[in-house]
Amino acid sequence: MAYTYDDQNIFAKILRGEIPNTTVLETEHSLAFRDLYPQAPVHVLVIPKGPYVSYDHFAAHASDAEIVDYTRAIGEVCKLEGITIDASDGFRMISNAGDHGVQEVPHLHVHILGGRRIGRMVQPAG
Ligand code: DGP
Repeated sequence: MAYTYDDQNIFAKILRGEIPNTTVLETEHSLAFRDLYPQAPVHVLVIPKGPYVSYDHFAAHASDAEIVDYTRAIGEVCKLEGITIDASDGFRMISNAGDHGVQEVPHLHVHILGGRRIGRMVQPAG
């Protein structure tokens, strides 16, 4: 799959304010909001505001300022949600990419899951 960004994806619509979201954190280059279908007591999605499909796309094409902002935003969300290993019992970060990663929304996002033991990292194929 090439890095073709579809500006009609759901997260692009959230960024344009066309679809509501429950924001956890907004920074200059990033937005964090609650997943509509939470799979853990804490389930937050963190996205860059720029048009990046996946983490590899972002890593190759984002500016240093965007990368620093995004990395720090992810850490700040963990802090805000009280799930850092400093304050609590930790979390899992997942970023699905493309068909093999079973990515549903083609705008880079990291899932931050916590508040309970998340279980096995990879389930049997399906
Ligand atoms: P992924 O499979 O990694 O592409 O995950 C996409 C996630 O996006 C999935 O956990 C559900 C979530 N999601 C889908 N539509 C919406 C929406 O309109 N709002 C919010 N907040 N989350 C959504």
